[in-house]
Amino acid sequence: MERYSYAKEKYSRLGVDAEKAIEALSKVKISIHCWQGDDVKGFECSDGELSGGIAATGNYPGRAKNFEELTADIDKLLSLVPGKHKINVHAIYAVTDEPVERNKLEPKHFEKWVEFAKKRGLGLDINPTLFSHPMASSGLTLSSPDENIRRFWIEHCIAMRRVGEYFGRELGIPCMNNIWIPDGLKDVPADRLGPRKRLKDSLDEILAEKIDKKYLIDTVESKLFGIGVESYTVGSHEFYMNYAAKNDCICLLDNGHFHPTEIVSDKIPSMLLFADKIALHVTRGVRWDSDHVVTFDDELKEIAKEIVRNDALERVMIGLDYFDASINRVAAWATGVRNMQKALLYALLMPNAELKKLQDSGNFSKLLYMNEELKFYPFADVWDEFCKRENAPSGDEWFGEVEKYEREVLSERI
Ligand code: RNT
Ligand code: ZN
Repeated sequence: MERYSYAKEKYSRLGVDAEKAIEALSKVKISIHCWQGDDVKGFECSDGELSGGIAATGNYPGRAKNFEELTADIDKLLSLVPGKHKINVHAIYAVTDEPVERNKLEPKHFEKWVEFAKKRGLGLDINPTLFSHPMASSGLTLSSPDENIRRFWIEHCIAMRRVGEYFGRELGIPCMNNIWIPDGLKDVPADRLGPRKRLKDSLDEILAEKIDKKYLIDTVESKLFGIGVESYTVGSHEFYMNYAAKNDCICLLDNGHFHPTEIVSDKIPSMLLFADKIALHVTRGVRWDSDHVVTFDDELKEIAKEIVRNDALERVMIGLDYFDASINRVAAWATGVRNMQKALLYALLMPNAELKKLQDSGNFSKLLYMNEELKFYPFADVWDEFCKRENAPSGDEWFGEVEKYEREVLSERI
C-alpha cells in the first residue's frame, strides 16, 4: 500500500483526518527572517559589526552581500520549503543608491522588496534596526537619557512603521512591525525605573500615529539579557506584557529570551486568554540566546501544540529568528522553516480533543501512553505527501539541491 494511504488510515483510526491536517498546514504563513542569509549584516555597510548583545558566529563561505545575492538565496530557499510565506526584513536591508540615515528611511527605499514579494505572492514584515549603529554605541536607544539619541531612534521607529504600512497596503497582507531594542546595562544599575519610563514614553510617541491594522500590526519583543548587557534589560517581559495589554499592540515572545527552564510553550495559552493575537520568534537557545537553527525538538513541538490545539493558527504570528554563520546558510534556513512546519503538522495530527478528555477524566496513564505512541505514528509519510502536493522537495531530496547551489553559486562568491 502507498505509504500515505497507510498513514492516513492509521491516523483515521484515532479520529484524526490527515487531509484536514495537510489543508490547515498549507494555509500557515511563516515569517521567514531575511537575516539568516547574511549574518544580520544588512546593506548599509557590508563589513559593519553586529552589535546590541547578539552575535552570529562562524565564517562559512557564501554569505550574501547585497540585495541581488540575498534575494537569489531566498528564492533558492523558497524552492526548498513547502507553502507560501512572508519575508521578514530589517531596516538595514533598505536598498538605496546613497547611504540614507535610519531616521530618514522612506517606503521608496524598500520598493525593491515590494517588487520581489509581489512577483512571488509573498507578504513582508518589517523591523526597525536599533543596533549596529554609532547612535546605539552606548547600549541605550529608546531608553537613552541622551535626548538626541532617544529622538533619533524614535524618528527611526516612526519611519519604519510607515514602511510597514506601505508593505501591507501594496501586498494586501498585513505587515508586522516588530520593535526590539538592545537596551541594557552590563553591571548593577542605580536606576531600573528611569530607563523603563523613558522607553514607555518613546513607545507612546512611536505608536501615536494610528495606522489601519489591515496594513500594520505593531509588536514589541522582550528579552532577559544580552552579551555585554547581562545585569539589566530595559525591555523585559513584564515591561512589554503590561505595555502591550494597555496599549493596542502585541507581545512578541522569542523563545531564546527567557531563562532556560522557562518555556514559551507554556506562556502561549496564558497570553491567548488576554490578547487577540500574539507573535513569536522561534529560535533555539543553547545555554543562552544563541540563535541556533530551529530543530525538531521537544519545545518546538510543544509550541506548535499550544498553537494548534487552542485553535490559534490565525492568532499566533509565527516568525523565525536565528543566524548561524558556521554552516551553509541556505541549509540553515531551510532546516528551520521545514522544522517549524513539521512541528505544526505533528500537532495537527494529534487527536487533541480525545487527549483533552483523558486529562479531564483523570486518565493520566492513557494520556502518557497516547503521547508516547503518537511519537511513532507515520507522521513523516504525511509530511512527504504535503511536500509533494506543494511541489517542494522531500527530505531525501532537498539537501542535494543545497549542495548543487553551493557548488554553482555560493562558492563563486568572494
Ligand atoms: C535579539 C532579538 C531580535 C533580533 C533580530 C535580528 O535578541 O531576538 O529579534 O534577533 O531582530
Ligand atoms: Zn528575536
